[in-house]
Amino acid sequence: MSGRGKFITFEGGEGSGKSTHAAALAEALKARGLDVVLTREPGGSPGAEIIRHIILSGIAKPLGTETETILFAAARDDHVKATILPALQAGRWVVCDRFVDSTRVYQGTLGKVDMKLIRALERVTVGEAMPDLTILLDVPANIGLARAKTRRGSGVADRFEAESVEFHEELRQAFLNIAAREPKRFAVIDGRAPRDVVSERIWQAVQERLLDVPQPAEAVTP
Ligand code: Z5A
Repeated sequence: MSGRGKFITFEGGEGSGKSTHAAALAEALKARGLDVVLTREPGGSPGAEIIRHIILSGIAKPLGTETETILFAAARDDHVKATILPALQAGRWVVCDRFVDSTRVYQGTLGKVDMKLIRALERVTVGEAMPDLTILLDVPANIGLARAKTRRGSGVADRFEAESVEFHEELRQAFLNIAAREPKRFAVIDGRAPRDVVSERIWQAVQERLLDVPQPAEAVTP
């Protein structure tokens, strides 16, 4: 029995490099011989991917931020039950692009949804599946939005990318505030640096927090 795997999430604003670095970290962990599941939110399981499409298309926006919050929670519930917990329980490592902090920031701080509702949904959907480490990629909003726009090309901006620079700067600050309150779970990394430098800093954080940590001694039977 290999014991429970580790759960690492990536958070940050639009274009901060989460998808790029979540994929790079998953590869680096695999190269070290670990069994890794790379996933994302909203989505990450067949049911949650359907809900992702509904939310990001913007068709649920007229229903209000509370309904959107409940949709994110429904997607998370399926994702945790169908993908994350089974993997962790099988000893696999899970690397997830966005998770619970995105709800706290987008729906809570910016959407002004009551934090009591957000916490209650968190308890029901996340339960024991809180991340062991959350990497916050911090970039100024104008840089992140410019990157996202370049990547999108002539495609249409999604529901959140279409919001103002001020919205995205407020969002950045909200992530930093959560990270300051939970320093044991978070590693904040400057996402403006070149890709290989960011990757190296992420790897250092994973090593220090999860890989080099001495494991509890085996119980000795007399
Ligand atoms: N959302 C929510 O409201 N509530 C929730 O609970 C959850 C999510 C879970 C998901 O959108 C949306 O859902 C999200 C929040 C909301 N909306 N917003 N904003 P998504 O999954 O479609 O997109 P995203 O999560 O915002 O990520 P993104 O825009 O795809 O960006 P990213 O993953 O952080 O960045 P990237 O794709 O890795 O990189 C962007 C570009 O920059 C790309 O061309 C890279 O090659 C480039 N890049 C990456 N790193 C660097 C460096 N270091 N230097 C230069 N260029 C770089």
